[in-house]
Amino acid sequence: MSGRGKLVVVTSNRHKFEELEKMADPRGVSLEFANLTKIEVQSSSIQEISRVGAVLAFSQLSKPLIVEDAGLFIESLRGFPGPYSSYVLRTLGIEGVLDLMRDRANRRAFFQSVVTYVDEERVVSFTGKVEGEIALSPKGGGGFGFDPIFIPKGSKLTFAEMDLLAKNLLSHRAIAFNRFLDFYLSTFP
Ligand code: ITT
Repeated sequence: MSGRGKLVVVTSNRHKFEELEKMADPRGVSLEFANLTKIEVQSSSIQEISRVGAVLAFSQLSKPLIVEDAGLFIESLRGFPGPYSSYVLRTLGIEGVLDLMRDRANRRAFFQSVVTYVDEERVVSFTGKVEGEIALSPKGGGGFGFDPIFIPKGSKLTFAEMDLLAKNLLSHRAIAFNRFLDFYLSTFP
């Protein structure tokens, strides 16, 4: 048993927490779910959204914590919805995004993730990106958010057609979070 306590993850999204937990457990890091009313600033940078959200959460909890923010960037829509992804999912939904993409031959897109860690001494961010394409129609019942329409590069399946472990081998979140875990485990061995 290490001297590390549980690491708080501030999120409203249970699926996200499960993905993170599946990666943290085997590396000996235990996570605690905290669904604070996270204040999410509007900004054109998910890095900024993540850092401000993490610092505000730390001012409420005063415990070491992480927040993770992600966005889907679609090339033919000039990066839309990007930092507005959760608003767009709530308003237009997946079908609305597919409508915007109708007749677009270029289906390239990427997910970007930023994990920000805060404690009393530091604020540090880690990023991850996965390239892929927007499917012609939604497929699969797993995952969450835009997973049914995102096909990562090199795969034929959408993220929603994969199980958690398969998504965690490829995803933007997994890349950012594993970078964070490397830092965390070397800082607090
Ligand atoms: P938080 O409380 O942690 O912010 P959230 O669901 O609002 O949870 P984000 O702001 O990070 O998450 O994500 C922005 C949107 O992008 C949101 O609608 C997600 O459903 C979607 N999204 C994020 N990561 C995704 C992923 O791995 N697969 C599919 N959609 C994702």
